[in-house]
Amino acid sequence: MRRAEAGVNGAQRVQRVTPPWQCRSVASTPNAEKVLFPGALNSEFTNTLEFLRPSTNQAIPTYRVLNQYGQVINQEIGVETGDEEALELYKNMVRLSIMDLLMFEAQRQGRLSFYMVSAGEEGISIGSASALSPADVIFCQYRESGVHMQRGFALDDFMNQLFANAKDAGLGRNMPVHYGSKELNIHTISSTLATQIPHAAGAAYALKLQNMQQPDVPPRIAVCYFGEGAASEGDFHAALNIAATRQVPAIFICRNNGYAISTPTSDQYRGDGIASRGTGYGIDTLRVDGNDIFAVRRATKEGRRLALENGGKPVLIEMMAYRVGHHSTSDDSFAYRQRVEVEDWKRRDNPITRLRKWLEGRGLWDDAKEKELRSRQRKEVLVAFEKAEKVKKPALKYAFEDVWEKVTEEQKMHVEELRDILRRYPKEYDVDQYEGGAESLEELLEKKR
Ligand SMILES: Cc1ncc(C[n+]2csc(CCOP(=O)(O)OP(=O)(O)O)c2C)c(N)n1
Ligand SMILES: [Mg+2]
Repeated sequence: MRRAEAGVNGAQRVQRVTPPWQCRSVASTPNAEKVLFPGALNSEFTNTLEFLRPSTNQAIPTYRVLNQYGQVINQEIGVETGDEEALELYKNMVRLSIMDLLMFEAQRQGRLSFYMVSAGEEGISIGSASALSPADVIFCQYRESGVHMQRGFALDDFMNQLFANAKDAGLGRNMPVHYGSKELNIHTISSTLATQIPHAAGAAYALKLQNMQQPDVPPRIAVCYFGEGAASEGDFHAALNIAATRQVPAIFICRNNGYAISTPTSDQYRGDGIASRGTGYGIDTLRVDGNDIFAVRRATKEGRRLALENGGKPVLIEMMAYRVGHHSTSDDSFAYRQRVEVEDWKRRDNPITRLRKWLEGRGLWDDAKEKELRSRQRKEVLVAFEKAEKVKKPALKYAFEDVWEKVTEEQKMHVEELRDILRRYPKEYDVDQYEGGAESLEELLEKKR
């Protein structure tokens, strides 16, 4: 938009009128109620000296569709999810919880090096993933295995990654639980907390440009999951700020489960959760009851619609939960929290039992169906487990490949050193468990000659 104005020397000059958030410097007009400082637009003057005191504000409300007894709160709005789909979501949540239980135990038996469960947060990952487009690009932390499951990551895929066998897409080069899938548009998980948040902001910016360049292709967004502990990292703040200033189509989903390993939220922040930070960055924000899968789905759907409005904008959703399990298999949470606190939460509220109550209320579920489902899922997980455990480990050469385009001279020295150690101490290293034994290292050395 352009507007004609008289210049200093009386000549007409054309001034471009920019939207307020793009203003670089704005002058005040005489008798204005507000001075348009470039750093705080639309701020009115006041002669009352009053600090903003967050402690006096009401906490941000938590959106729900179902109450904790699985009853619909607003009958007029009701539930949008069809019966068939609700049953599917329920089965997936149960499947995830059974896989978690079995794999946690497998780690305890020493058959797996590490594991992390999602107990209490199944509704967040499965519910939100079910409301997205398969083309949306996803960045996870590590407690969102339900996102993978809902998108089609098969039990075999989980098990191959967990056992770091030759069928693992990452060729055994990552810790267990750090899944990724190119086909499912899910970036590989990184252990380094919060790094996925700026990556997601950047990907969303790329998607914004792509959406503009390809108007005939349905637009896509980036979706980023992280814990409230990760939100204490600088990366969180940088990512949300750049997402807001660039107006990128992204949903940032914070799972606020009350703990970052042993650090409770009371030691993590003083503000009103993570949601209060969203509005600080000028981002549309909602807090949701993560134990209510219908609320999670509706919030994610609406968040996606908003994220694509006017070419794109970021959205923050804080999903409230309680971390029922230990942080990981390396943690004993009873060293820093009371058993009774955990037992209370297990009894009081849970995404699985809440949906089960709703299904039972509609006559769609009963004890016999529950028993049959649990025993079937258990069998399926164990079949995949046993299959994956038998597959050989990836060839040793993959420890060196895919770092640089070609194996470097320096790497070649490392390969030779490894080969010599393996030869010198054959009793210490069982190379037969790796595909091709020590021979695959020779392949690498020959390739470079
Ligand atoms: C940069 C960095 N610092 C510390 C850690 C160690 N660490 C791993 S998980 C974790 C807690 C994260 O808590 P939160 O983001 O709330 O996720 P939750 O485990 O509760 O799902 C910490 C401190 C790490 N992996 N990376
Ligand atoms: Mg947490």
